[in-house]
Amino acid sequence: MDPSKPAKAVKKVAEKTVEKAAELLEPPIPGAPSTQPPSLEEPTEPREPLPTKPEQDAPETRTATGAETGSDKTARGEQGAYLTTAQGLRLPDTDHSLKAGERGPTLLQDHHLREKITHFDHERIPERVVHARGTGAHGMFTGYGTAATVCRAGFLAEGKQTPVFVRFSTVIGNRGSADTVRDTRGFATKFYTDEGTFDLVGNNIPVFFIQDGIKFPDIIHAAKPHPDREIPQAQSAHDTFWDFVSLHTEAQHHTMWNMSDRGIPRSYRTMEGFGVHTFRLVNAEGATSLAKFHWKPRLGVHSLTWEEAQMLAGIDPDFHRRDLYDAIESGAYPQWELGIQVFPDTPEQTFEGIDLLDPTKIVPEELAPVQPIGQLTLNGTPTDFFAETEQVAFHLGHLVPGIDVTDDPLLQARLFSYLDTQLTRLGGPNFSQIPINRPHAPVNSMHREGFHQHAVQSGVAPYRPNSLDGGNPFVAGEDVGAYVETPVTLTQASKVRRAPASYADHYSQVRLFWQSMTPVEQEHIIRAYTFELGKCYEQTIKERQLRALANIDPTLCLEVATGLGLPAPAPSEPVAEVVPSPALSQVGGSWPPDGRLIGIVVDPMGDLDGVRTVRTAVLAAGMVPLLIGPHGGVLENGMAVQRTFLTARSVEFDAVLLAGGPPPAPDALPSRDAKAGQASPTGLDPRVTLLVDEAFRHAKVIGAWGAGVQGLTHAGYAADDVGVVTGEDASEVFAQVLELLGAHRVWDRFMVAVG
Ligand code: HDE
Repeated sequence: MDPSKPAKAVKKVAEKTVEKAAELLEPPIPGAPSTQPPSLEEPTEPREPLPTKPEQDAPETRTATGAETGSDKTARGEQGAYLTTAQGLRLPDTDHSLKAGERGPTLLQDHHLREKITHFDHERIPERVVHARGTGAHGMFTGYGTAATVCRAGFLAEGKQTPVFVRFSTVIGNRGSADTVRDTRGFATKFYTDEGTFDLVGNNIPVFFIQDGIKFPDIIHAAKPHPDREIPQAQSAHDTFWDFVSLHTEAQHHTMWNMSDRGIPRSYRTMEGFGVHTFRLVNAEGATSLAKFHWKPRLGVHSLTWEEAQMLAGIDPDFHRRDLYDAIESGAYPQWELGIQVFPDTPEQTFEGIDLLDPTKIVPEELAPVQPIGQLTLNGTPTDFFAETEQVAFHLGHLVPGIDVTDDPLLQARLFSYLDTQLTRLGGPNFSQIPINRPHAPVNSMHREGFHQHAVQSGVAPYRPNSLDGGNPFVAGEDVGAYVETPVTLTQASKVRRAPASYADHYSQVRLFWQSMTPVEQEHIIRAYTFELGKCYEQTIKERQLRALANIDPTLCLEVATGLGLPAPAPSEPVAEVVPSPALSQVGGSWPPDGRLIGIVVDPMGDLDGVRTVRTAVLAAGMVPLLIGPHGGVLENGMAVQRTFLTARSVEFDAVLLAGGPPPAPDALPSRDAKAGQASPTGLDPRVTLLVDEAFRHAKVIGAWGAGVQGLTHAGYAADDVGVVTGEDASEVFAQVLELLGAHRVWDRFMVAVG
């Protein structure tokens, strides 16, 4: 509170309390573009910039060298009531350039014109070569203290809170590609710890395509669009991808994960994350262990169906980004537990026969349980997407005492790449001074000058040893937080370009994954391979990939071969005996429904009391109700309609409720809305029939009460259909819907042909 203006401050607090109380009664539907509803006419009265939205966060206002400034986070954004040049000079006009007469040529002296156009011309920076399409959020990490026996990192101490910035991404597509494509997802976390910044740069899949970083350009060139026509964008369903993975068979494990439902997550909030490589942890006594990092989502692992993913790529290409930001805005803060699998640090660096340095292998959780060591909560959206999400720069080499790297050759190449790539992407060596990258620990690096130097460095002796700056900076001992690499003993070796023999097993763990899936998940995998290979032009490439599938599982191979119209080859090596890992399946549990979207079909002439009851119950359960009506506007009881039959599509919703059976609206004509299809003979608006059909096909829960039950019958569904809940009482129906939602989908509704 500003003591110089007590009355104003008290008024502000009072206003905030009233706003909060109103929100509790009627929380807003997320997605409002601004903090203030716009006026119809253009505002002309000068005023200070509007405040940011409550959930919008920003990097801390640290100096370029990590010191706290104490200034407000918003203080670095737009300032003052008036339009200015970049030098702060107020401007009278930004609509007309300076010309020699009204109809004359433009004058070179127009600084405002030149400055505005020049800046615009340079707005773009190179997008990331991989993981270009990303979405970032701010949050907080809280340590449990349970890692202390194996890791001395301060941010893991019990109750210790560390600010974080997380960026989720797809790998292949460009910055403007769709969110829901079949691909691996990046899950990169920047922990701004007191001991220096720690980056955990992982994926949502625990294995990688390649065992050695030198193959990275190969797999990425193969997965990217064909270089001649630059198609297809953001997908692996094309010849070059399958050409590479069928020849370079160590890619088969990662490929199987991509073909499984893990390749099409429902939401970033429902993805697991993995550090992939094995790291070396060091405790306070200096004892070391090997470990793998895991992020476990509180909402469980949940994926889209392939049809949903494809539809969403057209209907809402920003589906995952919107989902993340809407969830944070509506208070359904996404959460994950950070966990570790710990293994003894033996000279062989293997566990139960699994090579821990091979990033194409997992260690099943049944063999080494994931032990929780802290919790991540995402509670802030960016204020300026570019400044935060685009400019954030992660690096595997950003480590803190207690966490060290291993000799995994994939990891080792990454240690080079991330620093190198930022030089071109962020325009020079000073990217760690960009606000989102500034450490929260004091920086005294002796780095000087370079493009975009933000720090005003003092001292005359940026070298060591020196006496002119009093010897500063000094090297630290481990007792005062220095990072000392673990003195790992290297066995005597010759320089070779070769992999160890254990890396030659390319199939046994792919089979382990396949065998760990439930029949419905296996069905999805078969369909994914058949679709992707079916999109390849070259028969030879399909045949070659079938040979790889034959070494994984004969049924899988036969099913895919049948779909492709090709003979199933025999395995070229014995199919491995494996013990399945049930932890790999996403079917069978029950999870909280936070932030899920519930579509409620309303008939403006029908039971609006029931709609209000359910709407309130949906909100109370931490979910978002979206009313779907024949037209927009406000219903008679004051409730706003969020979607119309024209704008709604089933893929947006996690469950659909029918509060009525609205008859065809005037625009239910194919010429006005193609979704209307043929005129409905049933008396139900055909768009509602389509909505229910699709929701049913995608195994979503459907509920109906009162006139909605009749609507459901008109749509062709009955009360005893699996995952369909009907009744007279809106609350009772909703209670059952809520329970079914815990399982994510009505799994029994999927047809399984294999088994
Ligand atoms: Fe990356 N990777 N990567 N990667 N990676 C990049 O760094 C690279 C790998 C991952 O949201 C780039 O700043 C090489 C594995 C994520 O900003 C680049 C190799 C895993 C992100 C790069 C790998 C990842 C990246 C592009 C093989 C999972 C997005 C822009 C040795 C454990 C980070 C950038 C963000 C980004 C190189 C393999 C995850 C080019 C050479 C394995 C999540 O430096």
